[in-house]
Amino acid sequence: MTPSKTIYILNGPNLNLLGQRQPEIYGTNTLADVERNCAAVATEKGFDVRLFQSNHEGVLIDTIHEARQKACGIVINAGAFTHTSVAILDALNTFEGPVMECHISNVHKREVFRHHSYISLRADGVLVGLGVEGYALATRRICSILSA
Ligand code: DHK
Repeated sequence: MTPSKTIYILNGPNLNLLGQRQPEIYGTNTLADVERNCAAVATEKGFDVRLFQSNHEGVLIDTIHEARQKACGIVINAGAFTHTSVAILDALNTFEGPVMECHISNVHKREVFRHHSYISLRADGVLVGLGVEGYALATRRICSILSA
Protein backbone atom coordinates (compact mmCIF):
# COMPACT_ATOMS: atom_id res chain seq x y z
CA MET A 1 0.00 0.00 0.00
CA THR A 2 1.33 3.46 -0.91
CA PRO A 3 1.95 5.41 2.31
CA SER A 4 -0.57 8.19 2.86
CA LYS A 5 0.45 11.79 2.15
CA THR A 6 -2.71 13.17 3.76
CA ILE A 7 -2.65 15.20 6.96
CA TYR A 8 -5.91 15.24 8.90
CA ILE A 9 -6.86 18.60 10.42
CA LEU A 10 -9.38 17.68 13.12
CA ASN A 11 -11.63 20.16 14.89
CA GLY A 12 -13.90 19.61 17.85
CA PRO A 13 -17.06 21.22 19.20
CA ASN A 14 -18.16 24.74 18.29
CA LEU A 15 -15.33 25.21 15.81
CA ASN A 16 -17.88 24.96 12.98
CA LEU A 17 -18.79 28.47 14.13
CA LEU A 18 -15.25 29.79 13.69
CA GLY A 19 -15.47 33.32 12.27
CA GLN A 20 -18.82 33.99 13.97
CA ARG A 21 -18.19 32.70 17.47
CA GLN A 22 -16.61 35.13 19.99
CA PRO A 23 -14.46 36.83 17.31
CA GLU A 24 -12.64 38.79 20.04
CA ILE A 25 -11.18 35.43 21.15
CA TYR A 26 -11.17 33.26 18.02
CA GLY A 27 -10.90 35.88 15.26
CA THR A 28 -12.88 36.25 12.06
CA ASN A 29 -11.31 33.56 9.87
CA THR A 30 -13.42 30.50 9.15
CA LEU A 31 -12.57 26.80 8.96
CA ALA A 32 -12.62 27.17 5.17
CA ASP A 33 -9.78 29.71 5.54
CA VAL A 34 -7.94 27.28 7.83
CA GLU A 35 -8.29 24.51 5.25
CA ARG A 36 -7.01 26.76 2.46
CA ASN A 37 -3.98 27.89 4.50
CA CYS A 38 -3.08 24.35 5.57
CA ALA A 39 -3.54 23.02 2.02
CA ALA A 40 -1.19 25.70 0.66
CA VAL A 41 1.55 24.70 3.12
CA ALA A 42 1.02 20.97 2.57
CA THR A 43 0.96 21.16 -1.24
CA GLU A 44 4.27 23.04 -1.27
CA LYS A 45 5.81 20.11 0.63
CA GLY A 46 4.15 17.33 -1.40
CA PHE A 47 1.35 16.54 1.06
CA ASP A 48 -2.38 17.21 1.13
CA VAL A 49 -4.91 17.87 3.88
CA ARG A 50 -8.37 16.78 4.85
CA LEU A 51 -10.16 19.09 7.29
CA PHE A 52 -12.85 17.60 9.46
CA GLN A 53 -15.06 19.07 12.22
CA SER A 54 -17.52 17.45 14.59
CA ASN A 55 -19.40 18.48 17.70
CA HIS A 56 -19.51 14.83 18.79
CA GLU A 57 -16.77 13.07 20.75
CA GLY A 58 -17.47 9.61 19.30
CA VAL A 59 -17.38 10.92 15.74
CA LEU A 60 -13.98 12.51 16.39
CA ILE A 61 -12.75 9.19 17.81
CA ASP A 62 -14.04 7.33 14.72
CA THR A 63 -12.20 9.83 12.52
CA ILE A 64 -8.96 9.31 14.46
CA HIS A 65 -9.40 5.56 13.92
CA GLU A 66 -9.91 6.22 10.20
CA ALA A 67 -6.71 8.31 10.26
CA ARG A 68 -4.77 5.19 11.32
CA GLN A 69 -5.25 3.89 7.78
CA LYS A 70 -5.68 7.08 5.78
CA ALA A 71 -3.49 9.80 7.30
CA CYS A 72 0.22 10.33 7.82
CA GLY A 73 -0.20 13.00 10.52
CA ILE A 74 -2.84 14.79 12.57
CA VAL A 75 -3.33 18.41 13.56
CA ILE A 76 -6.00 18.52 16.24
CA ASN A 77 -7.92 21.27 17.96
CA ALA A 78 -10.31 19.22 20.06
CA GLY A 79 -12.03 22.36 21.41
CA ALA A 80 -13.42 21.81 24.90
CA PHE A 81 -12.81 18.04 24.63
CA THR A 82 -9.12 18.93 25.01
CA HIS A 83 -9.76 19.49 28.69
CA THR A 84 -12.08 16.55 29.34
CA SER A 85 -11.57 13.62 26.99
CA VAL A 86 -9.48 10.64 28.03
CA ALA A 87 -11.24 8.81 25.17
CA ILE A 88 -9.78 11.15 22.52
CA LEU A 89 -6.35 10.79 24.16
CA ASP A 90 -6.71 6.99 24.00
CA ALA A 91 -7.68 7.20 20.32
CA LEU A 92 -4.68 9.42 19.53
CA ASN A 93 -2.45 6.92 21.29
CA THR A 94 -3.45 4.34 18.66
CA PHE A 95 -2.18 6.63 15.87
CA GLU A 96 1.44 6.13 14.88
CA GLY A 97 2.27 9.33 12.98
CA PRO A 98 3.04 12.82 14.28
CA VAL A 99 0.30 14.67 16.16
CA MET A 100 0.24 18.45 16.66
CA GLU A 101 -2.16 20.03 19.12
CA CYS A 102 -3.40 23.48 18.18
CA HIS A 103 -5.43 26.11 20.02
CA ILE A 104 -6.37 29.41 18.46
CA SER A 105 -6.48 31.27 21.76
CA ASN A 106 -3.83 31.28 24.48
CA VAL A 107 -5.59 28.82 26.76
CA HIS A 108 -3.08 29.57 29.56
CA LYS A 109 -4.30 33.17 29.72
CA ARG A 110 -7.89 32.00 30.16
CA GLU A 111 -9.90 30.09 32.78
CA VAL A 112 -8.00 27.55 34.88
CA PHE A 113 -10.10 24.67 33.50
CA ARG A 114 -8.54 25.36 30.07
CA HIS A 115 -4.98 24.99 31.36
CA HIS A 116 -4.98 21.21 31.42
CA SER A 117 -4.94 19.23 28.17
CA TYR A 118 -5.31 15.46 27.85
CA ILE A 119 -4.21 15.81 24.21
CA SER A 120 -0.82 17.19 25.30
CA LEU A 121 0.00 13.79 26.82
CA ARG A 122 0.20 12.48 23.22
CA ALA A 123 1.01 15.53 21.11
CA ASP A 124 4.48 15.87 19.58
CA GLY A 125 4.05 19.65 19.65
CA VAL A 126 1.55 22.19 20.96
CA LEU A 127 0.69 25.55 19.36
CA VAL A 128 -1.40 27.95 21.44
CA GLY A 129 -2.41 31.57 21.04
CA LEU A 130 -1.20 31.95 17.45
CA GLY A 131 -4.69 32.44 16.05
CA VAL A 132 -5.61 30.36 13.03
CA GLU A 133 -1.98 30.67 11.84
CA GLY A 134 -1.23 27.92 14.37
CA TYR A 135 -2.91 25.35 12.12
CA ALA A 136 -0.68 26.16 9.15
CA LEU A 137 2.43 26.16 11.35
CA ALA A 138 1.40 22.80 12.81
CA THR A 139 0.88 21.46 9.28
CA ARG A 140 4.33 22.72 8.28
CA ARG A 141 5.88 20.98 11.29
CA ILE A 142 4.21 17.67 10.40
CA CYS A 143 5.54 17.97 6.84
CA SER A 144 9.06 18.59 8.11
CA ILE A 145 8.95 15.68 10.58
CA LEU A 146 7.74 13.34 7.82
CA SER A 147 10.26 14.65 5.27
CA ALA A 148 13.27 14.38 7.61
C1 DHK B 1 -11.17 26.17 21.36
C2 DHK B 1 -12.22 25.88 22.16
O1 DHK B 1 -13.41 25.61 21.63
C3 DHK B 1 -12.11 25.91 23.62
O2 DHK B 1 -13.00 25.02 24.25
C4 DHK B 1 -10.70 25.66 24.10
C5 DHK B 1 -9.79 26.32 21.89
C6 DHK B 1 -9.73 26.58 23.36
C7 DHK B 1 -8.97 27.27 21.04
O3 DHK B 1 -8.38 28.22 21.56
O4 DHK B 1 -8.89 27.05 19.83
O5 DHK B 1 -10.61 25.84 25.48
